[in-house]
This record gives sequence, structure tokens and C-alpha cells, in this order.
Amino acid sequence: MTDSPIRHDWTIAEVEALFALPFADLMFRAQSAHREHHDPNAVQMSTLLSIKTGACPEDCKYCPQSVRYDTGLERETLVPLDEVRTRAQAAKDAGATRFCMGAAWRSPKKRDVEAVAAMIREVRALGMETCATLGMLTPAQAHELKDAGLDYYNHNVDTSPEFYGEIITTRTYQDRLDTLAAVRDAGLNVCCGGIVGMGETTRDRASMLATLANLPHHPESVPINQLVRVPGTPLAGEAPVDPFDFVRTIAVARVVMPKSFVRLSAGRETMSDEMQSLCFLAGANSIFYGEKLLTTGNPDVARDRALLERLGIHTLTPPALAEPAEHVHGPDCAHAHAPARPGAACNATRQR
Ligand code: SAM
Ligand code: DTB
Ligand code: SF4
Repeated sequence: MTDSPIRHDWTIAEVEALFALPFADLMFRAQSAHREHHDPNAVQMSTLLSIKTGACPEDCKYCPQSVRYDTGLERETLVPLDEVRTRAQAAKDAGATRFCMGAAWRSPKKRDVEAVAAMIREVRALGMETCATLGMLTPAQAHELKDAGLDYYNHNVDTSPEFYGEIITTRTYQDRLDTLAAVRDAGLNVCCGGIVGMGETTRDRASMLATLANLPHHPESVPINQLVRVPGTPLAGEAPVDPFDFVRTIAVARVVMPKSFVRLSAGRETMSDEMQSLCFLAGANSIFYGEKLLTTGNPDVARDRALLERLGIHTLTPPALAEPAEHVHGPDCAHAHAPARPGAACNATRQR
């Protein structure tokens, strides 16, 4: 048996007990699990693009894109295909390996799925992994996206089943689980996580992570977002999260889902480099990369590259995107991983 077996039978009390460990003990557990299953110095990089912004009919209390809150956001129609291609190419050139397209929909219509399928084909043709987050999906829609070449679908549980009703009333927790099952059944990789800082208790955080870990398969990607408190949303006045509590959430996610990529997601713009480093030490091995999330800010590429270089972290190239083994850095090498000295073996090819 390995030290951190893949379990699907976590009780909330067990996960709460992980949260209650002394910080150093929890970090040790997380580091041990991380090093058992991952390269501890590699981070996966995804770039987001909002392909349809604002005017969403849902009432998610954290979200600047809900039509119900006045956040001053300009609503936008579907982004044209050539702009998607340009933005994806720019993301690739900057060093991202996955391109995530997000739409402010409750669920996509037939023509929406067709339009997104065309976007997926464009992004794939550039040699990037694809991800989409479009709201609730039917099993048929999940298959259609898979057939277009989609690699990942993001759909978050957001919080615990117990706290969920305080945050969203226009769709149920079961709706979310149904979409996740449709996505999994279609053979897509699942990206599913939640938000910290919406007024939930530690028990809610434990319950959310137990929900994710007790899915029939752990999500391949688990985004942990710190609430971005957007003026005009009902949660704008929430108290900031204790940074150590946020790091603990990352660490517990790492322990209960040891093989998953845990993404340090929204909220990085206001985090210090030291705080982000603690998150990496706690087992985060994925980030959103690029100046913007969907509608809010993210650290710029220069800041992220500098941080990764200072920490000796290189970016992870998925096996399907890896180049032939003999590639070395040249003066024109576009790889953004640090360190990237001309003549050095290219980190991209050293990845599994
Ligand atoms: N409309 C689709 C949906 O809700 O499934 C896709 C886009 S939605 C913006 C994707 C996720 O972004 C949400 O589930 C939530 O976890 C996250 N998110 C949205 N607003 C946020 C905020 N202010 N702070 C942190 N995370 C946020
Ligand atoms: C996820 O868990 N976080 C991302 C992505 N999945 C789609 C979105 C964060 C959004 C933050 C608020 C905004 O930029 O609008
Ligand atoms: Fe709409 Fe998604 Fe925002 Fe909820 S999180 S209001 S579904 S865009």
C-alpha cells in the first residue's frame, strides 16, 4: 500500500481532522502525498478567455457576471473565432499549455455548442490542450464537445452541499453533480473545485473536499479559488480569508486527492509571492496564467515568470504536447518555463 492511497470514502470528520492538524504536520502530509505522485517542481499553466461575458441569468452570489447584480461589467456577445485563435496562440507563445474558454451561460444552447466546438478545433490545431466551462451540460452536449476534441470540462461544486443554498438558488447541487457525471461519462477529463472565502465554515470546506474526493473518480484538476470580492456582488463585503486557512485548504485537497492537479486559481493577484509559495509547498501544481481570469485580474506574465524562476519551478508540458526528446533551447525557443537558458536541455521535454 502507498502512503497516500486513492480513497473515495472520506468522512467529513476525517477531512475536518486534517484541517485541525498543526500547520507543519498538515504541510508534511501534503508534501509527502505530492512527492509520491508528482514532480514537486513542475506547475501546469492554463490561460483563460471569457468567450461570452456577462448577462448570466443565474444568481451565484460571488459572480460579477450575473445579470442580477450591478457590477458595471460590459456584457459581450460570443467572441469571434479568429479572436479565439489569436488569443490562444498568444497564450501558447507566453508558455501556457492549456486554453480554457468560459461562458456566462446557465447552460449552452444547440448553436452555442456548435460555435464552441469550432473554437475547440481551432485551439487544438495550435497544439494546445482545451478546456471549456459553459454551465450545465446534457450527456449529448458533453459527447458533442468530446467529439470536437475537448480535453477538459470545468464545472465547480463551488462549496459544500450544506452551504450551497446560501450562495446559489437558481440550480441545485444535484444539477452540478449530474453535469459532472455527464462530463465523466463522455470520456472528458473533469476539472472541478470551489471557492474559499464566501462565509463558509471549516466544516463546509471539509465537506466540499470530501464531496470531490468521494466522486467515483477524482477530478483530474481541482481549482481552489479564493473569492474575488467584486463590488456590486452580494459577497463584496465578505471578510478576507486567513491566508493560512487558504493554504490549509490547498494542503487538504492535495492529501485527499493525491493524484489530481490542484490549481491555485482565482485570488492570486492579491496574494504575496510568499503566500503563493506556501500554496505550492502545500501541493498546488497548476495556475491560471495571463493578465486576466474571466473578468477580473490575475498576476501578469512577467511577475509569474519571475516567481517561478525564483522558486526553481518549471512548467509542465503534457505528454501529448511534448516535443521529440532531443530538443534543446535555442535563442528563439518560445518555451516560457524557468530557467530557460539557451543550450540547456528543454524542460518541456524532460517532463513525463
Ligand atoms: N457559467 C459557468 C458556470 O458557472 O459553470 C462557467 C463560468 S463560472 C464564472 C466558473 C467558476 O468561476 C465558478 O463556478 C466559480 O467557482 C468561479 N468564480 C466566479 N466568480 C468568482 C469570484 N468572484 N471569485 C472566485 N471564483 C469565482
Ligand atoms: C475556476 O475554478 N476559476 C476560473 C475558471 N474555473 C473558469 C474562473 C475564476 C473567475 C474569477 C472571477 C472572474 O474573473 O470573473
Ligand atoms: Fe453565471 Fe457561471 Fe457566473 Fe453563475 S458563476 S452567474 S452560472 S457565469
